[in-house]
Amino acid sequence: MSVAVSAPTWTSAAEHALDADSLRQLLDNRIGAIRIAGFATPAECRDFAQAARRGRVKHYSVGRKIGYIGMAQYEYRWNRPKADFFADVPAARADLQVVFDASFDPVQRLIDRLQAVWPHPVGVAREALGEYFAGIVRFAGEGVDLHADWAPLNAPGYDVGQIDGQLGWNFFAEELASGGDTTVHNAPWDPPVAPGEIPQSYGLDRDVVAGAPSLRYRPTAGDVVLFNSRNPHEVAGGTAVGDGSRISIGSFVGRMPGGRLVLWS
Ligand SMILES: O=C(O)CCC(=O)C(=O)O
Ligand SMILES: [Fe+2]
Repeated sequence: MSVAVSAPTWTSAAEHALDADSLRQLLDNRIGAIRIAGFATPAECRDFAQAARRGRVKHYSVGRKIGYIGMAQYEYRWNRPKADFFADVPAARADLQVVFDASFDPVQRLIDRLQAVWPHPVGVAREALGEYFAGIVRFAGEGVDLHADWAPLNAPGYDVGQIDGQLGWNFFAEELASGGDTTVHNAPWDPPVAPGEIPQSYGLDRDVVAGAPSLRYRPTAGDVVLFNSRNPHEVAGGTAVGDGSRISIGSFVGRMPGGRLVLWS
């Protein structure tokens, strides 16, 4: 079966610095990525990677092995009441706090960096049932398959399903010796969905990105990279030195009606 490739939207497939204009353009899916170089010092990276290794690392049930600390909303999207998700947030948040206490808090630092340029409030998402979890730590040295992250389709029953633009940001605390690059394909995910259906968003067919403009970024330790996560994206596996890995922490940033930016994972 052939699948339609969505029309590209970028005017620039390059990496940009963070400012009010680039942030708006990324949310509007007009540019490929924003890099905040030197987000953390080498000592902070080292402390964070060490704290992450000592943390409560779990594993996703997908093909390639991905270790993580925290939780992800999309693990709750099928056949799980929303209350289960919010009930699990405090324990995940506690696991993350252990890592922050031994290093630093990249989530708050990222919020501060965004708030410094954005005219509306920026903060962790919350709704009547409670606060969301934001800041999943990942060990993804084997790579991540082609997928898209787009809350209007992935989380329609949640408040974050109302966003009109979604970014993924990741802070890289440790990088591989080689490989591990992320490729973002500018073919905004727009699958055919039946009413009420929550589509599979992981392990997408390569047909959905065939011929689309793309940007490949290097997950350099110390930097944060943001991209529009509605674009299908994938992470290449790589090789490590010793017990090194591709260690990151990140979340989504959604723009709510009115312009507020909310974070969740
Ligand atoms: O680690 C990366 O470069 C991207 C990971 C990812 O899929 C995401 O942040 O949505
Ligand atoms: Fe993603």
